[in-house]
Amino acid sequence: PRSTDDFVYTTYHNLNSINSFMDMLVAENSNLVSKIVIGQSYENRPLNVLKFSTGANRPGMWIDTGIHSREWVTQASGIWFAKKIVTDYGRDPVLTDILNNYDIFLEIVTRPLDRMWRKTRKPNSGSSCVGVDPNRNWDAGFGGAGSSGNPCTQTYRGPSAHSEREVKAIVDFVKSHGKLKAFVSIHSYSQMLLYPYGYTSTPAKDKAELHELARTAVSALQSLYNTRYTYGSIITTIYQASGGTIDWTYNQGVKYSYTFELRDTGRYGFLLPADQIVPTAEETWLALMAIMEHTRNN
Ligand code: ING
Ligand code: ZN
Repeated sequence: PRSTDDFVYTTYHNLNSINSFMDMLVAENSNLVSKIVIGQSYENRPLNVLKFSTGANRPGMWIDTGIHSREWVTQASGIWFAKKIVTDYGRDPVLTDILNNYDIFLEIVTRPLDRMWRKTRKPNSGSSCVGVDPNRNWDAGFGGAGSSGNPCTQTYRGPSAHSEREVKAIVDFVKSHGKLKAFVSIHSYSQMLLYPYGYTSTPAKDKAELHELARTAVSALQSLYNTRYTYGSIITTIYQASGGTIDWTYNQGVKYSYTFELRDTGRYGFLLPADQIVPTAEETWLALMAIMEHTRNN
């Protein structure tokens, strides 16, 4: 494709194709979008974040997709969200007002490897198994139940909190930004909208508000194609998980910290057919807008 209008949103793309999409989007909308590199992966690939901004010194909202690389519908949805933002800015009054007051940061993590890979690519000393689960590596209940000390498992937490460059890069970004008001980390699959905590059953201080906003977001999502989501805290809704991303961001003071588990509920799982990419992205966007609108109002 020579422009993001020609880009095929209905198929899964490889790393080079996703990178060229980001570069085209920036070139076409340089007044609105820039690409920032927040660090490098273990394999020395840039960790690219699209920054949508219409002014200086704004508070921010963060969205990431593809932290677990096998969750393909998430990166594909991230691409669609990026195009949606540039299309709707100046047309959709709510998004326009959000972008006139907040920056949106969108990280689309890409990794060129086998279809079912979940973890990072760093070798583990003393083991032939590779990689750390980037959603167990954060300094929030690190090392607790719902993570593993065995490098050969899918939920290996790593040798220490923030040991993974892919995690540390986001940690440094969140801390140095200092004004993130929302942080949404997008996974698949299970059709759930989750808020902290995963490492403890002690309710989050803002649980009532987070729960009510999740209800609103999930009902917006369902309004499009009747896709049903469950919602609640991580530990009560999916399972106990320690060292997770949004538990850390929430403890850093980012009140609107959420994780999505996109389609489906297990029929296809990670191998979601490509004809579901756009419907998944469209319905998820309605939930994201509900979260961003509430964040702007609070
Ligand atoms: N699920 C998440 C996982 O890492 C999760 C569930 C979400 C755990 C938020 C902790 C925090 O296990 C998938 N599919 O990765
Ligand atoms: Zn995941």
